[in-house]
Amino acid sequence: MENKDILSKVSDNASAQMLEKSRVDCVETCFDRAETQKAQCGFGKNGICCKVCHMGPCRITPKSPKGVCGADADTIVARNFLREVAAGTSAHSDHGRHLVLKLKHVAEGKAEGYSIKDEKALLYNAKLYGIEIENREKNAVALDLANLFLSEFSSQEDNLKTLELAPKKRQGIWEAKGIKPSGIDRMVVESLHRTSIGVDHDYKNLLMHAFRTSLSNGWGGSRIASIVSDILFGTPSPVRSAANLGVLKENTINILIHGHEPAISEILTAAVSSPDVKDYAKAAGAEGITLAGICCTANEVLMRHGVPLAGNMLQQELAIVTGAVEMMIVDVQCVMPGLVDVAKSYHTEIVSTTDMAKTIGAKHMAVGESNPLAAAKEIVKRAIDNFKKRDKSKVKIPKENEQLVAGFSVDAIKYMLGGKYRASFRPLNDAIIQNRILGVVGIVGCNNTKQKTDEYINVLTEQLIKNNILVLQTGCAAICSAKAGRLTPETALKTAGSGLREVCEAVGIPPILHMGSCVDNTRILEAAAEIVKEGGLGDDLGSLPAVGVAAEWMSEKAISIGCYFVASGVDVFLGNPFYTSGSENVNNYLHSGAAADFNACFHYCDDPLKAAEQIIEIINKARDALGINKTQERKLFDMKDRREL
Ligand code: NFS
Repeated sequence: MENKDILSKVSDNASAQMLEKSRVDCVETCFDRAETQKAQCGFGKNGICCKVCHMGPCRITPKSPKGVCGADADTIVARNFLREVAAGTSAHSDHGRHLVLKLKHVAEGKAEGYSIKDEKALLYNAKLYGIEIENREKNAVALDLANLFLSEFSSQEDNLKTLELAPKKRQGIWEAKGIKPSGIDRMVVESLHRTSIGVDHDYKNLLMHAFRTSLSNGWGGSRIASIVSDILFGTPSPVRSAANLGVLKENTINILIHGHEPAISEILTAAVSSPDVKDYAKAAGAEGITLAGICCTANEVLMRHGVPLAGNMLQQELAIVTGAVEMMIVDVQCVMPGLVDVAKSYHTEIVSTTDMAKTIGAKHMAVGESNPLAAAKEIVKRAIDNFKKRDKSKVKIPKENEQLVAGFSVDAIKYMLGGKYRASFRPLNDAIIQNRILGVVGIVGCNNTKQKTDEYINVLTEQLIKNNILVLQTGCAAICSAKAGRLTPETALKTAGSGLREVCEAVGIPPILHMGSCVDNTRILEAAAEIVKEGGLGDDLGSLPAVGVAAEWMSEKAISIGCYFVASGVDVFLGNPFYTSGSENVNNYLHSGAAADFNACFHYCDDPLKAAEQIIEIINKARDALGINKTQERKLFDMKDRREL
């Protein structure tokens, strides 16, 4: 691969160096495989390949506009779309389920190595769901809450209780459209049933179930995952750390954790800091252990322990190419099977830790229910043993290592805005009403080999904060801004527009708030619901000057996230398109028709600068509708204002 080709694939210097090194080391990565997959299937891209029965596969063309059963492009495209939403919903929600079971086992005294770290979060959430908390032992409360959450998965007829955390008006819209979900599991099962041969053929009916299923993710499985993570592992608060491959060190044992569910990474974080493991590392001749993360598990342990971010999704193989990684420990989701082949060229060992996710060639060491800390220590010691196999001649660690501040849970934002005694969103609402902050945009999602990594996210983010828009980020998008050095309060001074900068300076926050992993997108919904509750910006999520963006998305999870944002009334911009263009009806509904039903729809825009313009237009329309777009007298913050903030 020529240097110019490399620079057309990745934005950050660390990735470029490692991609170059992968050429020298004759290692194949996803960037090479994307080349060999270049001629991707047009039927798949347009969503018009149907293989739900074995009379097919059928493909829709002008000459054969219907499948063998008579299904047309509308039915086929909508069925495929619903299946993607169901898969994305199942991934986030199963993650949530595992955490709820963990909480249940903790409450029953059966989960060795885990405890309730945040009692305040437990009591706050139990109260939200109407669970009696007065004079009760915390484990009894936790058991009730865990059982209530389990019923959110299994409920057959009742609507999800978590929906009630949304503004009343939005609940009314879901009711009117008949898309209030019942049990999360039931929604996913029904999605598969409806899309099997000969069941639901009405594209609109299928799409409405896609939105319904996505709501069971955003206001169900994912929301529950975030709540339970906070109870078990602590609610995040601002923490300093660093990002990019430069967090790896020459003289330490380098261990990467990669995947999603925080239960295992929490235990591994504890294992690396235990004295016996530290001594073991010293005895192996290392200066210590560097633990760093990839993908969303990285965001989870960053937010709670300041564990540095090694990189986002498309850096997982490049991290191994440094030649300095003793072990990559993986659990579920976004873990490339290609890792095993990359690792073969170095001394790196890939270790899988959960029975539901194995890869041939990876060492499987389950971290199960019984004595997980001992299991985690065994894994870490194995990594330490591997240190002696490191081939120094193959090691090259890029220098890129940017400082960051992360950990902005809704609680933390409220605290930053209002202080301990008056924690509230009021100052943010006022800043929006007074036009210091134009609006709020959530930028979420992955990297995609179809786009130059991080570029869309970086360009868009910069453009938005320049225009006084507060940016909330999660997932790999947040890691992208971290690598660009944008997740520090000082960024505001350099790049943010004057109004946003005043607010950030007064409060001491960056103009881009890292709010966590992808399940934590529900923290963005939670923040939006708090803003509505605070008053002055309408009575529904759909009236807020707020937009969501999945700039470089690639996963089915991102489709489900996009759908629950739209169904919640928030317009969503996509940096690359859905596989729906084979049906004009489906495509039109998603990209315009949905607005009549939800006051929001999808927008596809492949140019980040144009997307910024369109986003600002949508935000200004929302401001007009709220009557807050009158030119407010521009007034700089004086000391009195700062004290009020
Ligand atoms: Ni989200 Fe997390 Fe990253 Fe995309 Fe994958 S890690 S759950 S799916 S790639 S943001």
